[in-house]
Amino acid sequence: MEVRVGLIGYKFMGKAHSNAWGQVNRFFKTGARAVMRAVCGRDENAVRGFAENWGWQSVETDWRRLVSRPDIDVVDIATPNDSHAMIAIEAARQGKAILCEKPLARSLKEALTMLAAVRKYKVANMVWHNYRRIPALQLCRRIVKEGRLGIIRHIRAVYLQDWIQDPKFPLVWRLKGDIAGSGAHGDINAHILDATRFITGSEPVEVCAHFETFIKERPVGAMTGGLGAKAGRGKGRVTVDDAVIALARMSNGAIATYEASRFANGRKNGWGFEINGSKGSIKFEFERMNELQFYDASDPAHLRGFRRILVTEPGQHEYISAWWPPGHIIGYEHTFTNQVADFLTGYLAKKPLSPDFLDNTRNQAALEAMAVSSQKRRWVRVQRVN
Ligand code: SOE
Repeated sequence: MEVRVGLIGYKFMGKAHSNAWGQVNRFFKTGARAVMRAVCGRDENAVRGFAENWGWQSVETDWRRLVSRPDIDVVDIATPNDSHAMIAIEAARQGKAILCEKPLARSLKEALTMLAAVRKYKVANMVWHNYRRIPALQLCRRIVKEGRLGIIRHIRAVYLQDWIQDPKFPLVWRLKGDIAGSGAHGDINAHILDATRFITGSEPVEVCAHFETFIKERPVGAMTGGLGAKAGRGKGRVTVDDAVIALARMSNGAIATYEASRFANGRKNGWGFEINGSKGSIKFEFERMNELQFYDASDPAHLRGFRRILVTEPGQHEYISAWWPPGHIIGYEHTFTNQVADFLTGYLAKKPLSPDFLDNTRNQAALEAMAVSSQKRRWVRVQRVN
């Protein structure tokens, strides 16, 4: 069965998604054949070149045309955050399945409108939290589900980058609150929040957070991305966080710490977590994404210690049969193809997708509570989302 895809957005995530849509038929037998029908971008020359390079069959320069095309079944949203809601709501109204980049929205309110739309029009929906498709994270979820960690006491997660360390780095869309919604918080704290919720099956109940903006003004320069983006001169105010530190009390009784920064000098995309339970612990680092450190407190005393599991074996690596033999590792780009394979399988079977807009609106609720906590300088309860 053909599943015809329309992609909106052709920068970093457009590239990652295009690679995934192009690879999935070659590596996975899902029963579907993804067809790269159209890609949309405002700059016709640029998006034509992109389409040519990645094998998109046609080009649009108006997203509204793309989402209304009868020859498109799935709308893949890879645009800056300020257009996620309007595109998703219109795509749902047009009866299209939707895959939306994270963060789902700029606010909980916006996420709730998107959730209402996919419910009203009963369309398949999924959020691009590609890191859930790292085999080691799937193994972590299994280890927790099997009770091998016992009662979860601690969740400790960081996401560290340094790409805006230089004060001369321009005021791009990710640094403007009206376009991005938030900075490191919605961009990368969203990832570690989603990953640890996925692994432990628990939700933040109450949070306390601090947001920091280290550099408050930046050169405007060539403003790219976002609906209202325009070039300019001089300096503009940074209206998002550069870094966030948060505490959370979790629904499973654990306590959690989340730290996300774009000023962790020397760290490029360094994220990971450690989860401690009454029976053992797990430790993961994205820079060693094919490995998991596992500690089993029931090991005999002389053999007790963190052991390194290379997650490339059948039975522990959900996607191994599509890729390479044991011992052959996979990378960042494979996680997107894994997610597309899961999307196609679920879409064909009309089964709920993970994470869907409901799951990710819960992520958005926790993000929102952290933002409110930082503004109000106090603990804030997370709004329940059903
Ligand atoms: C920038 O922080 C970014 O591209 C994120 O937006 C992605 O989600 C992450 O996977 C890599 O870094």
